[in-house]
Amino acid sequence: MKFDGIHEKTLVLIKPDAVQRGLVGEIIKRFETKGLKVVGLKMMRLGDAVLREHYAHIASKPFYPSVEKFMMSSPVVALCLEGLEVVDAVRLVMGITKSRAAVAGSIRGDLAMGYGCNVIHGSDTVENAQAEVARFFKPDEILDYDKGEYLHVYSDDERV
Ligand code: IDP
Ligand code: MG
Repeated sequence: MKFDGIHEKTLVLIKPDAVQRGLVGEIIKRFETKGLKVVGLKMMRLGDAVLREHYAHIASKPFYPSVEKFMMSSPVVALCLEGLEVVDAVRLVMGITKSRAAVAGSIRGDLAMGYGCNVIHGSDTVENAQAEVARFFKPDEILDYDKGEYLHVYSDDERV
């Protein structure tokens, strides 16, 4: 699986609050209109084992049990997005963790108020993105295809 240039990939989870609030389409639309390519998409329920692995960096925090309970409270939508420097681009479009302080125009800034309930997960580094895409998608669930629109999203020197 390619992770370089315009083939960089990242993992997004549309969280249970967004699924329950009917924001799945709105969130996917924001990534599509940004010019990112959806190369993997599925709905799934998360179990405690995968969550402890995915959230290992916060597993010892006092708020972790509520994060785990929240993430298991309904299905989530997993997305694999592709594009040039997509990991950083998605983090910018997401906004900061504490939604009520996230900048207006960002997904969290526009669509959420919570700290735990912040509608979306996005990988924070290219290295973590590779591990997270592999955690939530099998290789044959990631689709490699051309997107004609890329002629108007990137200039020739960027489209390598
Ligand atoms: P991120 O999602 O912005 O990358 P992380 O620090 O990786 O933030 O934390 C993972 C998730 O854990 C957050 O998205 C949020 O749902 C939850 N979380 C993080 N810090 C807090 C906190 O201080 N209180 C409540 N929930 C938190
Ligand atoms: Mg994080």
